Order: sequence, then C-alpha cells, then structure tokens
Amino acid sequence: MEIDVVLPCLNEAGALPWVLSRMPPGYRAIVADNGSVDDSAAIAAGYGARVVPVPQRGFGAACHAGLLAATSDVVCVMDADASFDPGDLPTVADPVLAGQADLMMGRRSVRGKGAWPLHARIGNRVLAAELRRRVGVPVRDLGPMRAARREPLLALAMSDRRFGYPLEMVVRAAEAGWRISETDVPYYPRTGKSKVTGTLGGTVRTVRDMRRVLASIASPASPASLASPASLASPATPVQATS
Ligand SMILES: Nc1nc2c(ncn2[C@@H]2O[C@H](COP(=O)(O)OP(=O)(O)OP(=O)(O)O)[C@@H](O)[C@H]2O)c(=O)[nH]1
Ligand SMILES: [Mg+2]
Repeated sequence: MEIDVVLPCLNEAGALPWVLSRMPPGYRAIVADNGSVDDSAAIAAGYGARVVPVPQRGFGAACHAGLLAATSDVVCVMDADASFDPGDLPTVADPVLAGQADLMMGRRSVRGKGAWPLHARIGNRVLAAELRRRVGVPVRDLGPMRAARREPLLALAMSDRRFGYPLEMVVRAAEAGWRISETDVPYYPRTGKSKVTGTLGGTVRTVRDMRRVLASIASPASPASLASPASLASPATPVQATS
C-alpha cells in the first residue's frame, strides 16, 4: 500500500534532505514547491520526490496542488521544514488506513527549545477551544501533520489557499460528520529561518486568515451532528483519546 505525502514547500533546501531521507517504506513524497528561489526543487527531485510546481503562493495553494497531484487512497500532509519526522507518519496514517478515523491529526509534542513560540502555542489553543465549542471537534491542536482519504478530502471543497487552510480542513470535515481524532507526534525546532509563526507578519496573516474561516462556520454544532454515528464522541472509536 502506497501513501502519498504532500509537503508544502517554500525555500526549504536546508530541511529537505533530512525530511526526504526519512520517509518510511511505502510513503511517497510529493513536494508542492511554492515558488522556491533556493534549490528546494532540485534537492527534492534528487531525493526521488515528485515535485509539483505551484505558482499560486500560499500554504493552502501548495497543499491543494499536492493533493490534486496525489493518487493514493490515503494521503498525508506535513510541513517540509524538518519540524516533523516522517518516521512518525504511520502513527497518524494507521488509524485512517484501519478505518478508525476519517481525519487524523498529529498533536504537537514539543521537543527542543524554540520549536513552538509561546504566542503561536496560545493562539493555537484558543482556536482549538473555539473549534470544540462551535463545531464539537475534540481536538487540542491544529497541527499540520495529518492523514485522510484523498477523494473525500478533496470533496470537502476547501476554498482557503493561505494560512486558514489547516483550520478550514477541520471545520469542513466536522461539518461533514467526519470522525476526527489526534495522536501525539514530536515537534522539533524547524531547520532554516522561520517564516510564519516565528515572525510578526506571518502571525498577523495567519490570524487574519483563520478568523475568516471561523466566520464561515454556519452555526454552532447541532445536537444532531454531535450525535451522528460518525461522531468522535463515540466511545467505540479505538483511537487515542484527546481530552
Ligand atoms: N510561509 C509559507 N510557507 C509555505 C508557503 N507555501 C508553502 N509553505 C510551506 O508550508 C510549511 C509550513 O510553513 P512554515 O513556514 O513552516 O510555517 P510555521 O510552521 O507556521 O512557522 P515557522 O516554521 O516558524 O516558519 C513549510 O514547509 C513551508 O515551506 C507559503 O506561501 N508561505
Ligand atoms: Mg514550521
């Protein structure tokens, strides 16, 4: 069984060798190159990754193009900056492969200093709490290492092409009644210069994009949707508990 791994990439030449050399057997890297001006594309190709050039800038644009290029039934998405170890992908993908979860998310467990700035951690917690309250999804983190089935994921028709994309994926999945769960994955200090959470501009852009997604939530979670058989609340779901 092959699993495509979509890696959104903007100037990650320093990180790609470590990341791509650690893909577990059966996991195929698709590097969605978002106009890198360093050697990211050549390095990725040299490590045997499929490189998809994505002219439209933005995290969501890169992820979406990578998903369109993917062909496997189950797909993973993860950052390309060496903040995650591809060796942890099976932990996230296995519950989806086993039919125990529809969207599996890696909950970041910090390893090493500077992996996750305080403001980003707090913002992430606030957003996760908002999601629990408004769409009934019991996640504690909106981490970017994820797994799902490709066709249903594309059918969620996410429209954000920037930094609201990770949040929109969870919102649309919850609205569709998906079983969403999370499991711990180590989170390391990124390789290379911080572009988003470690910068003021990146943080402001992310907050703006995510607020737009929150505003798109139709209504608070209805009792009916929470009681659906696909609900995470089901004690029969044999995936790691999140609370
Ligand atoms: N910043 C940015 N990253 C992109 C873009 N397109 C793809 N990426 C990639 O998306 C992934 C996540 O971006 P990061 O810059 O790591 O964002 P972050 O983890 O929130 O914050 P930092 O690691 O502190 O920069 C990385 O692999 C980037 O290379 C884009 O348009 N902007
Ligand atoms: Mg990062």
